[in-house]
Amino acid sequence: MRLSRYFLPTLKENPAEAQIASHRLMLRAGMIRQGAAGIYSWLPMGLKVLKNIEQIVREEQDAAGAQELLMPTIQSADLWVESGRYDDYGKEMLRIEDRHGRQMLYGPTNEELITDIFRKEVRSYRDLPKNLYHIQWKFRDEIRPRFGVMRGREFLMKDAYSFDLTAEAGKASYNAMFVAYLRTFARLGLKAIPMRADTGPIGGDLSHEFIVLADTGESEVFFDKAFDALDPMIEVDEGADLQPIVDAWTSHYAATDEIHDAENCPVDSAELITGRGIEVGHIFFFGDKYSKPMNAVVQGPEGETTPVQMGSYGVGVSRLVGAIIEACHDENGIVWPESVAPFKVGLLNLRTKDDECTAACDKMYADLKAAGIDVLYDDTNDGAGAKFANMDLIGLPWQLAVGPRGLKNGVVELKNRKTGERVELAPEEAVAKLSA
Ligand code: P5A
Repeated sequence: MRLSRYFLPTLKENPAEAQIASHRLMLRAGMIRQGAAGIYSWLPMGLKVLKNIEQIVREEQDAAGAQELLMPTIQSADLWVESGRYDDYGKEMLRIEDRHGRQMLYGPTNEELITDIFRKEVRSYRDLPKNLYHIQWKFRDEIRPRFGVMRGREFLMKDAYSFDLTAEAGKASYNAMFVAYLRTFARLGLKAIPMRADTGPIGGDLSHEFIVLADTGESEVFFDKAFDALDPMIEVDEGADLQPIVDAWTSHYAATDEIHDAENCPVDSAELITGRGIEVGHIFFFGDKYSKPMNAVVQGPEGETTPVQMGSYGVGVSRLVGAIIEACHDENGIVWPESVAPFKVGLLNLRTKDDECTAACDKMYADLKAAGIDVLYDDTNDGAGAKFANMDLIGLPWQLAVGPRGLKNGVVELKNRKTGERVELAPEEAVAKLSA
């Protein structure tokens, strides 16, 4: 992509409304613009990152045996009356009346709708287990939307729902999601710690929040430093019992301030890390909380009918964009992990007026594209200083700077955004290194 043609409205100044780094940087780097409080448009570069995150989440859900579908954003209130949550949900629910006077709502979550789909189609335990997920916009009329996409009113969530015959099988489905979440967040370049949590309006008594550490996180968290030694990139063999892995991760103490009790904390203060965290995922096992009132039953092996055992599993996909920036930035801007970066490399033409320099840049641009590398080519007439500052701000993992002086010696400069390390290489070598 040529920067001269790209819609990337960057800002030089810090926007006054943004209190935390990720919000500031997402506005400055031209990723989002606010439409109304807690409601954002995703501009091309922001959308690219959002889609990259979505794809990693999708791949790990698929690998864990979940199947993607797509439910609507607007739901009928009837189902929520049936489950008993219509009144409970209160003012956070955006309620809508259609032209016929029917009560509708913009879905804040989908337990009711998926239970309704399930109960109409599945009758026998032989069709279990099932795990169905979608990646869809949600709306929660938060009292205080803040911090940009971190606490929005409209936000993108991956939500999965599992259905099993027995509580034991349901627990195995829960474990599969637990491990998929560890892998997902690791692939996103994040260190996420699962913590026991309150279940709030979703319900049930087994639940874990996945928390990414960041100074600006909304919750205070306490955890054993033993977590440092655990590897989240767990290889899962089909059908394997994941309980020992989940036990290894849940045997260490970790709790948010809602649950932490300093008096009775089992961890020695020397081993206890205190920090702030961002909740990027939350998983629940709630048995028959929805299947019972909504009569989602299957016939078991002995012919008896029982409500199915359910769990639900959420990832804050749009929140993750902010969370990744909170965890990955420096004083000059964003530092994208390669797995989600909007482009892998920024190519800087330091002297567009110089025909030789421009010819060399055009060639490298073509070569990089031919090698399948996603490249943002700064072919604008801005000065070199502004170009470097802009590239640092938008945070692409690699910067390839091409100027007349280097070219005279047959070299270009490749900089790693994260380490700041610079090397001079022949143009072909730089392309080869980036394609490796
Ligand atoms: C689990 C999936 C649920 O809604 N039902 C379906 C369950 N869980 S949850 O914890 O309430 O939300 C799941 C994740 O969504 C993100 N999230 C938000 N992101 C941005 N702005 C918000 N206002 C917001 N609310 C929730 C969080 O990452 C949360 O873990």
